[in-house]
Amino acid sequence: MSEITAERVSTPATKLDVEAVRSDFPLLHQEVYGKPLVYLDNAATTQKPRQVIETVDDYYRHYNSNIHRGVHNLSEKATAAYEEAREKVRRFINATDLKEIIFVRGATEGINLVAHSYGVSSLKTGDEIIISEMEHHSNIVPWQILCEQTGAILKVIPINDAGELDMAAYEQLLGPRTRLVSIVHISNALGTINPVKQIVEMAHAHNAIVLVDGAQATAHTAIDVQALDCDFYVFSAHKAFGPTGTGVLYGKAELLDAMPPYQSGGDMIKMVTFKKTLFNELPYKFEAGTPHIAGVIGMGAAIDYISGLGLDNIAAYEHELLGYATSAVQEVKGLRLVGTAHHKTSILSFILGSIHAHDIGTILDHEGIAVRAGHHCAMPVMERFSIPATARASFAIYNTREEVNTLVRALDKCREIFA
Ligand code: C6P
Repeated sequence: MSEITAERVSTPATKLDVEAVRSDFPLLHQEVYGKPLVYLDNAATTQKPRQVIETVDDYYRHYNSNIHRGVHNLSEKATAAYEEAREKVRRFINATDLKEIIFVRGATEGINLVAHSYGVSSLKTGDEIIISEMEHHSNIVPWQILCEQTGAILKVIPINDAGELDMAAYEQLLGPRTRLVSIVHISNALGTINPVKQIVEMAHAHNAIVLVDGAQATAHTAIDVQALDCDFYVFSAHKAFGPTGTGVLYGKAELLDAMPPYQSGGDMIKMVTFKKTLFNELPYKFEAGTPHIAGVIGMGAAIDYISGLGLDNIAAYEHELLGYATSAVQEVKGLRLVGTAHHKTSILSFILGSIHAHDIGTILDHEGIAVRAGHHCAMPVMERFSIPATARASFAIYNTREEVNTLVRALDKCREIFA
């Protein structure tokens, strides 16, 4: 049995009051199979604080209405709240202009938008797109489809045994035909934090543009798109305490301006006749149809919540918790971490002897612990490490050392069951 020492039970010194944070999340306070819930599947989706739930509830109870269309009071209120969320996002990622903030369904839709709009209109046969071996399928498949459509070529940056990008190989891949680099900020399967600023600088030196997949980043680290100088940045609200079905594509205004619409219909037009249609200005050119109004307003509340806690405090707390969890799980006999990058955050992917990840997931579930088991929509990562799957514990601001200890005890139980 792995030993839980006194030092491992005490709460770390931090500016974040974790108990107060936990009290904001109603869902956490329940039992699963008679055991207190330990929610460690935050990379799949985070739980929602009451501030977000109440904001969405308030919208539906008091001012549910379509936006940008009605002249009536409710529509004006909804439009104001929706556009206020855009300003919150702009500040959150430090974009220069509101027109650079496009509301989409999530990271997946943001990447597809760029691939279809920018990619189809700008790339031609022989052009090169660079991604990495640690990408989520959302940042692989749209580029593969684009390559089929345009004759462009997909190149892949390899990763080392720790799950870090091989930057020397990246340098080699960059060349006069490189048009676009699309890279994950934080890997969902490994937890690696990539050196995005350096990646952007290197790409720009070759006149290539860069999209950053920030799906796993926004709840854990401060984002400054101007400092990163990335051309596009995408994220999903639901991984950062906001509602599902909503997210953001940030793009530099001059790029977005030059791009054709992705979807067409209401709200993205200025004028329509049967002869000709004039498209709306940014950001509306890319927001066809009635959007997820409640979701966007809820995302604004999630951003307020994160900003209230302070991303520096969040990052410091999670860094400490990850360090604690990393050494704790390594005491479990037969456990091997997959993803040991020097610079990583909040994700522990692992295998345990020859026990299948799904069996681990099921046993942990019966102990009240929610983890994800499988390939995490990153099959090339599994191939790289010659494994079919991992179990993944992913942490958020409301997780505690006590929960890590519960995880360790449950992993010991897995070993005993399969001994
Ligand atoms: N990863 C996970 O459990 P959407 O589905 O659009 O909100 O996010 C897609 C996505 C894109 N990039 C990265 C790095 C991601 O982690 C994800 C979603 C979840 O790891 C669900 S597969």
